[in-house]
Amino acid sequence: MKTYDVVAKAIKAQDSSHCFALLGDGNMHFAGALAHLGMPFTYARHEHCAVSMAMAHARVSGETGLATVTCGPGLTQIMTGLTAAVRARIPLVVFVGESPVAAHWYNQDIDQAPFVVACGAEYVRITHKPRMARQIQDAFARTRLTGIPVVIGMPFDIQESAWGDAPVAVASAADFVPAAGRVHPDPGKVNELAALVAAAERPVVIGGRGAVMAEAGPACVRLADHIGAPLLTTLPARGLFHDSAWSLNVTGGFASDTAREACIDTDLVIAVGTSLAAHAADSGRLYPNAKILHIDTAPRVYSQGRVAAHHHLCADARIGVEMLLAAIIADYGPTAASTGTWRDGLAAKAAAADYPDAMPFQVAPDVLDPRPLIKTLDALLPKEWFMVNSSGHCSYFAAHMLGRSHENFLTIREFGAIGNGLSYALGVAAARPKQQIVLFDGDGGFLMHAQELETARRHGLKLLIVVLNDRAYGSEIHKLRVDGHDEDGAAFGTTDLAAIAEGFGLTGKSFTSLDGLDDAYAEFLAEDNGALWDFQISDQVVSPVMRRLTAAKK
Ligand SMILES: Cc1ncc(C[n+]2csc(CCOP(=O)(O)OP(=O)(O)O)c2C)c(N)n1
Ligand SMILES: [Mg+2]
Repeated sequence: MKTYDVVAKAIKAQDSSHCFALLGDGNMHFAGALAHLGMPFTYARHEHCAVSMAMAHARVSGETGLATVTCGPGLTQIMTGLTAAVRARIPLVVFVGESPVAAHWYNQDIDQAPFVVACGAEYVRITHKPRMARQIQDAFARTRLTGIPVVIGMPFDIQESAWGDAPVAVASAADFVPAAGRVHPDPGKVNELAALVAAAERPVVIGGRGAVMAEAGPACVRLADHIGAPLLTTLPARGLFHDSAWSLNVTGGFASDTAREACIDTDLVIAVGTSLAAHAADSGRLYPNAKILHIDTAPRVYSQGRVAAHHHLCADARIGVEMLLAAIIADYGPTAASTGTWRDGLAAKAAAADYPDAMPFQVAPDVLDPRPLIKTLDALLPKEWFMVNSSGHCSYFAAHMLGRSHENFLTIREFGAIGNGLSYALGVAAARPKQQIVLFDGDGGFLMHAQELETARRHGLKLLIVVLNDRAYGSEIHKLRVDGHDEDGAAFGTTDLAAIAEGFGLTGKSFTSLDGLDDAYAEFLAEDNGALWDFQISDQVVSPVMRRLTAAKK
């Protein structure tokens, strides 16, 4: 037995059921040993994509993400993915190997730890074999507890050394993760806040990922129903209230006209299980008339450069909301807003609106307005399909596909990096093998890592890839236009994405109108093959979030 066999055993004992990999000297023997132990693998075509896939897998499965790439250039390729995982607080372990400790010179040698630490992640170096299993166990436990990814480096000559006669004792990180139960709030604080909520005339309830993780959705709906509040979510928690008649979909920069009206008019925001990110308040442009009550296990006053909350309840999201509601019912009965019609009016407006944004634009005849396009796709594609919403200007439009549960939705945008949509979709595909997955991406983000189409094809993963193709870096051209600069570095003209997909063995379709869409859909269902639908969209339709951003620059 070699030492890498024992590393593989120690990692196999953890709470990761899938490994995403790209091989090299630093990790290939370890990866082979792990595969032999029965770990399913997805072999990516770029290290960044392997890490991105592991991130998406972790988000959707609730497990710790697992990836392995080689040392040196393998590691330097993953800095964007690793930083994105840090920002999104995704438990993740990446095994990268290290250059041989016994070599006088090795061409791929770099000091790896500073790269990892610069991303905000942790570096664990394994050089002493008797400590190895414990270090691995502890690394998996720490990333689960903190949400800070851990990169494990281990010189590959040590990995390849004979293990010898020492006993192999591996243990699961679960033994190092306390099962300490849910945080209950201070009852006095609950009573104080019940008075605040009962007095609110136009309250809104917002759920974030903390509410998702605490399964606080139904409790939030009961609270909202009692106090007459519309429901909103942060973008990552989109769909948490999808089946409530009073859901106004997402808040923040992507809010619809009606959701925005609610956020401008509200006098009390009950923000449940959210990190109060700047985007969720449209960089401070939302809630000008409101106090913010933050219910969270780690409540904050200050977040991402601004005062983001004024009242606080330290509690698990579900327990906090349930106890607050119980106190309101016990002490106040109907509240100031519960008999009002504010939220009914908002819900009626949202239901009557054709599109989330009513601004008219001139759209040329050979391209599509993304708003009716998304509405058509929303009607066509089953609600139970899993939807990955990528990045870029176009992601605003795709965020308005309604009636879709948060359980079938993924977006990871905390680092603002484009180019990950396809990898995220592949990570979800590994976690949800029976579910149909549809990815919405921009042409620029898609082309940044189009090589992963080969991974999809090779692993037999039938994705539907919808590209909203404005032939440009839309986020850039809209800003450059307002600044009066030329668009040369951001407007590229047409690339035949359907032909690219065909080249990788997928089915490719190009659309300049909605003609043929129903046939393409029927064909997709009938075929055992992934497809890319390339929709030529107008570069004149500017999302409201971009209009506000550029108006602020004028
Ligand atoms: C890794 C990375 N590189 C560059 C950027 C800057 N950037 C933000 S959006 C964007 C354009 C994305 O284009 P596309 O995917 O076509 O979406 P669109 O904005 O056109 O809808 C770029 C280049 C970024 N956010 N991340
Ligand atoms: Mg584009």
